[in-house]
Amino acid sequence: MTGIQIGIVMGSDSDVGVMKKAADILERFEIPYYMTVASAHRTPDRVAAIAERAEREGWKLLIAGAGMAAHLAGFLAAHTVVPVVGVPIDSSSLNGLDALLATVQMPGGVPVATMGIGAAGAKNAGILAVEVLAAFDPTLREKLRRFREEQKAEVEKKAAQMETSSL
Ligand code: RP5
Repeated sequence: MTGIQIGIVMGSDSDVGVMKKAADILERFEIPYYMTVASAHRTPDRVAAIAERAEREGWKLLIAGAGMAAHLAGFLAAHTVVPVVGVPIDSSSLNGLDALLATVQMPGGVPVATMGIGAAGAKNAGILAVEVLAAFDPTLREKLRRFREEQKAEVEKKAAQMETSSL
């Protein structure tokens, strides 16, 4: 796969610990991606420019993570028809509930596919991005099936360990 396929944008560098989970998945599946910081409130022009670049370069999907009054995903979506996946970050005193509601409650006409709050949401955003690409790539689909099998084997292993130690 050549050229950037996925863009990961976060509202602040303080979000990187969470958003790295999405990047980790893309690296695991060898998907070329671009990751940066841009804020809907502090640098709106920069966010619009990223959306325009995504259109111009044919990126397949954008992942946007932001906390607090999280307008990043919706603001990106307003500037492009590239699909946007939103990750609400648990960076506030409301533990991300504010970001969840701000990200998920888009008015009809401009969708944001919103994940769960925090690290699991970021990981799932990465997996969802791979699933979207895999719809057009049988080799990637096969890799995703193996990923599921590995997860299953991990749980079986942990279950066996737990059962042995509780005997
Ligand atoms: C949001 O505000 C960011 O996405 C971050 O989650 C939160 C706090 O940002 P910083 O003040 O740490 O830069 O816009």
